[in-house]
Amino acid sequence: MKLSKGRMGRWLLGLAIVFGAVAMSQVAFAELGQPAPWEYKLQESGSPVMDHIEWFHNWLLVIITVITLFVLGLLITVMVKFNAKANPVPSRTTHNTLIEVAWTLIPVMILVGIAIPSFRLLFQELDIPKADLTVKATGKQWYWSYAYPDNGKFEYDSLLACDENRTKCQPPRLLSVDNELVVPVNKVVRVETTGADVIHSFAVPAFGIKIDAIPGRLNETWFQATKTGMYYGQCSELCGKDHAYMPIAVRVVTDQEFATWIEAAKKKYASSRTDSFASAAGAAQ
Ligand SMILES: [Cu+2]
Repeated sequence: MKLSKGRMGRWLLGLAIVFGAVAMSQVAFAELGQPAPWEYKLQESGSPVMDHIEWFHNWLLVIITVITLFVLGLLITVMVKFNAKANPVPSRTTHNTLIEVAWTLIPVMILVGIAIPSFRLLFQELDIPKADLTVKATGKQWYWSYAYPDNGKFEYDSLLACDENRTKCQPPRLLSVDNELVVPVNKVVRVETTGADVIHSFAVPAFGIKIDAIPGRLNETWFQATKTGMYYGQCSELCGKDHAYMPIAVRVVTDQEFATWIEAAKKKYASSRTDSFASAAGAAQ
């Protein structure tokens, strides 16, 4: 079977149109900070770290695509040109210095081309810049508690916004909560996580963060939200029967709105400050 150049071109154009249409529909349906139906790619980025993750993901995609097509090409060449029928007398070549040097050096260069941006990304994720705000997220069975240690001693619980049977839920379903985590836009937010009972994991895809919340240990990560709005995530460590029902909702607001909110929150949650065990017991009732 041979494809003429014209047919091949038309075929590729058709493929490009289909992919383009699918990509466009993704843009049309996708809402910043939450998953979209039929989503096949990463959530739209809402932080510099996620921008970097997205870039790295695309860079790797290019590399693996080129390698896969190259290997496929080699395999097809071998099958077509060097099968027993087409090539009854095999060559006895055993050495080719140039090729041997090339197939050693090229993979090394590819790995270096992956390692450099990979380490740069790791440092960006782990080397926390000077924080403008610290929030503490405590994973509990099965909800999150948030505290703002820079802003007084209050802590509040953030529970799934559904009725008891989880049939009626506030949209987006299974992602909405009653009390959101509120942070200011364009500020470096340090997130400290810990677990009160078992290991949970604090993850918000649009910010490119995912960090375990482990009992008896304080982990930290950071994000800087670049746009105001709602950002959703979920507990990402299997933590028991209601693991699926302890979402994370982050409301990113302007500095002014944040200042107003934090004053109101201090009053609202002042009396509800409890230690982890007391609030866990309270939720169980
Ligand atoms: Cu959990």
